[in-house]
Amino acid sequence: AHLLDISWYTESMATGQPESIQDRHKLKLSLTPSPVIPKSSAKSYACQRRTPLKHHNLLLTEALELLSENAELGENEGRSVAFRRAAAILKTLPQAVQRMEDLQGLPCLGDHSLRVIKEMLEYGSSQEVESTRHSEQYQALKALTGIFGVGVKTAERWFRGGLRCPSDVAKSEERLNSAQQAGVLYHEDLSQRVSRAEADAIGQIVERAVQEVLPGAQITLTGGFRRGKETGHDVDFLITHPEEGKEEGLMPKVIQWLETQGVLLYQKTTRNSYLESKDGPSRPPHNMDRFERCFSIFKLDRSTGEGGPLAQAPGGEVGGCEGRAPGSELEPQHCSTGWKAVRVDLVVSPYSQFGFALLGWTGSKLFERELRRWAGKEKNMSLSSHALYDNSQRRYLRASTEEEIFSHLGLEYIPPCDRNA
Ligand code: DCT
Ligand code: MG
Repeated sequence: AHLLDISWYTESMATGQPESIQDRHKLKLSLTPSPVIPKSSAKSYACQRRTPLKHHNLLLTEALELLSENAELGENEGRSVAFRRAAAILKTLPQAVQRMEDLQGLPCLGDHSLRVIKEMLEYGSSQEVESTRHSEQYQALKALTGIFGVGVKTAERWFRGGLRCPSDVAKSEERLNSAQQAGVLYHEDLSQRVSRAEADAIGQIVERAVQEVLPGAQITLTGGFRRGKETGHDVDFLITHPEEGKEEGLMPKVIQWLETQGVLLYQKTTRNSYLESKDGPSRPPHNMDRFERCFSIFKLDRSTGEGGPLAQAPGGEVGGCEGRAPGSELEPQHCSTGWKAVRVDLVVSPYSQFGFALLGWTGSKLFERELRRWAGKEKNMSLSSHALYDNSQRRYLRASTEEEIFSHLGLEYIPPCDRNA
């Protein structure tokens, strides 16, 4: 069995380089029996597996996800997804990977990912990962796409024009759209993680707004917080009403109410453009914007968001403003005013689509991607955040809960806390 192990190991490592004696020695050492990781749970689609938030391979997954992110910034989607799938499989393992043999039989691990893992197991770090992490291009594109409203294409163009970070953008002659202006203005706050307490405080504000304009409407916290994350880059809410049709026109009223309360620093609403009879479900799978959706920035009172009043620093300044570059053009005007800018996404869904919307907006992004891939490739179905269409039967499969959707897809139900692929 060990010989077989070695042939698998060396083949999949095929780097074109003959192994050194040292390598062989390490390999031999690594062949001492190790606790066997059960492989039965290692299904190849992330939506077939349970992926908890906390796992045992953080160093490896962080490295692979950095390479994934770098590929995404270079608009190499295939490569980006490959690294992300490799990271996701490691998150499902019941213990830390200690040697390459621990990985035998696992799906989703391509040559490149295996090479990175091997290097990290041997030397504690990977040269490719470290040089990427420190590269000017990676750092700049990450900083620039970290500005709300800035995508990869714009960041790339700015990078070629010599811009490297948000303060370069603020000082430049670049024409910014209104989202990017808000992104630059509130960048300091928006680059801070949002806590669960802050998410809950915003939830209460949204709840109040929704009840004011449409009693009986229901709001649900989705995104990473629904999966059990303790922090997020934004807060995502799904709004619906049990009487189909009542939700129409709800978003503008909610926004207006929030605006009169002085809660919104920025908002852009897109209208619901999904019509089942016209569109069908076979739209591009990433299209998330067909609901009535509002991208916004809330002005959150720090004393409500932190689960209690914030400790006042000497001189009356509210904590959390340290580290802001003095005199920088980006220095927010509100530094001592006690509020924090927070990204909030609001989505309104008709009740009949709620199960699909909830499943689609809970994430993770990879989990969603894998669900859609599973539906298409394994079931000849098209899944979106609006509907599930069976292409063989040529009909929509109705569902009002996530459980029913998993069941239509022939998948074991995975609760939100295990969708952290
Ligand atoms: N989503 C998706 N595909 C995308 C973008 C989003 O399937 N391209 C879904 C999955 C997650 C949900 O929308 C909310 O998106 P984010 O807020 O970007 O993700 P998150 O998991 O909530 O991450 P964070 O905790 O950082 O906000
Ligand atoms: Mg989110």
